[in-house]
Amino acid sequence: MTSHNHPFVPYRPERLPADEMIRRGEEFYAHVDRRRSVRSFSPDPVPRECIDLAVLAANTAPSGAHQQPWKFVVIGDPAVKRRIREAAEIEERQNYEGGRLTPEWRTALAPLETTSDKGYLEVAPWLVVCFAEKYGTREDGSRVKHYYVNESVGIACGLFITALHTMGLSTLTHTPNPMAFLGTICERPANERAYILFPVGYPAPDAEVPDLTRKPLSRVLG
Ligand code: IYR
Repeated sequence: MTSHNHPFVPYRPERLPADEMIRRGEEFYAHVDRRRSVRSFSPDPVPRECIDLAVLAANTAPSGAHQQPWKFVVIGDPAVKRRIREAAEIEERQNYEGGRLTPEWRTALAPLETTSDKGYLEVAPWLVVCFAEKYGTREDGSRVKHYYVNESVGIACGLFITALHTMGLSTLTHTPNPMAFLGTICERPANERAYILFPVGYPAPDAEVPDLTRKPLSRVLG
């Protein structure tokens, strides 16, 4: 037994036979391959507990020095959702109609047919804003350096998205640009930076998504 200066506990995850490993891998891949980002939501209510469970799943993500540098703000209040939609649309109108998107960016986005209309931010029953903690704060107000914040929060958001999908819910990794307004509306402290805004709900009954294909393994393996 190795000796430690800090508490350690045994970790003995179950070892599976190869065929079972592959079966589970195939099943999980088929499951996540059915996930699509959605921009057209049903207003049907979703239990708050589902959101909390997805946040708990996100909170299992590995993080730099186990600092868990994320905060998830959950919004169901229609008045706050409206403020967020309005603020997002002000920015996005500058992007789409005010010429702030470069021609190259427009070309890349064309197949998604996105516009400055962000009505889904009011329709989806929940908005969840993930904030990245650029640094931590001690009781006395001094700063704690955080490590690998982007990597950590990105992994947590991936788990959040996957947990929602597993519950039969849909979301969108929405990054209104710029999105500093989210910190203001959500009254977040100075150490937090808005990372992703997730509308969460069921897809609208008539929802459509772009007919995208994913890169084959041969083009993903380097
Ligand atoms: N933030 C804009 C534009 C946008 C950018 C990317 I990269 C996308 O994948 C999708 C949209 C918007 O939300 O419309």
